[in-house]
Amino acid sequence: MNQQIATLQQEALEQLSEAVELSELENLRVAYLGKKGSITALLKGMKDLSHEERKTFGAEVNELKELVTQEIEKKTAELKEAEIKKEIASMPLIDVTAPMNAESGSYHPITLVQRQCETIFKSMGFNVEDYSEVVTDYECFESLNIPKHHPARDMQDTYYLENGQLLKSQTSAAQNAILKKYGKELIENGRPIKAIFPGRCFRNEATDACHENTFFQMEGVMVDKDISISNLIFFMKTMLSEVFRKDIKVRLRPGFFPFVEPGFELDISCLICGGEGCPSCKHSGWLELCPCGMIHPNVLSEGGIDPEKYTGFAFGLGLTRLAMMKYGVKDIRDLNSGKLKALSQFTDDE
Ligand code: FA5
Repeated sequence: MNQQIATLQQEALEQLSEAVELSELENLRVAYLGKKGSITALLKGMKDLSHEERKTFGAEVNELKELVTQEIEKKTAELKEAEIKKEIASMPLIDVTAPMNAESGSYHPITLVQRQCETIFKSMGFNVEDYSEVVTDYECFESLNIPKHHPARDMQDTYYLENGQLLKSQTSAAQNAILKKYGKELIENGRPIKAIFPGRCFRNEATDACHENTFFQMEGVMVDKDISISNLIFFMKTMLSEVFRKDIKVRLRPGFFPFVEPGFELDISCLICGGEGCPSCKHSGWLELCPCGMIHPNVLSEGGIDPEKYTGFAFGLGLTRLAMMKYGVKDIRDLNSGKLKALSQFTDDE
């Protein structure tokens, strides 16, 4: 290599390696590659060389030019990255996703009562199950002893999908699946079926102070040998006294549901008006809260359980109405309203 080119190369590489600022790199670029730069000057001076000299000298100068250009680019990238890291390190730690001046959130009253009921039933050995909101006609009706065109369907008109599935009108829609899921353990190991399954329900409903088109229920089932109405009443009483932590008036009256026999309506004295009568209880003083009964033999058979050997109870607690009663919400529609001022005043009293 030509001595002059070799010296220039060494000098350029040394200076580039020592540069610590982007501005220094720019100065070096101008000093070597700029219009009046040293490498540019070498290229310009080639015109005075012979044809032969020009060939080798030209190739060497161009290699040097290429090398210096690449080194400047490499070093620029390095310094830029170091600069970004330095800037990030100097930034105050802030969470840009955090809402500005937001107050801390609170659980919805329905979530609060649901969790409370789950805790109560879990302490009594019940499993908590989740179930889908979109179900089949078989799950919601047929498996529950409600064949097509049965008048009991009129009470539960709901929303149908184009594929024939529907938004479940009652949490009972999970009964058949629960019986099938836990039936094997009952039959083979004698372990009772004890499960609750809370969920959102939908009905094509004319809404008023105690009816919504979207509301929550919590179903419960227990199946074993010799289960009777006494067991059902015990669990209902325990649940209500734990939820309300005070004496409340309850009444049990006959009720018809094709999937239980006998069936009952469990009503509580309206806690909004103290039983006097108000819009929340349709002026009756009583609120239908938790229909229940002994599971119909046809439903047990459909779930793979022999009704000759086993009996069981089921209940369908109206969780939304329970939240109304527990928190003194006069109109059920307020619970779905999204009015934060109204909804955030309730707290878990556990
Ligand atoms: C049923 O849905 C039955 N599946 C309950 C059942 C389960 C009976 C197991 C026997 C054995 P019903 O339609 O009455 O029953 O609804 C049950 C409860 O859900 C009512 O008592 C009420 O508390 C609540 N509920 C029903 N419809 C609405 C509504 N539109 N808005 C708010 N709560 C409702």
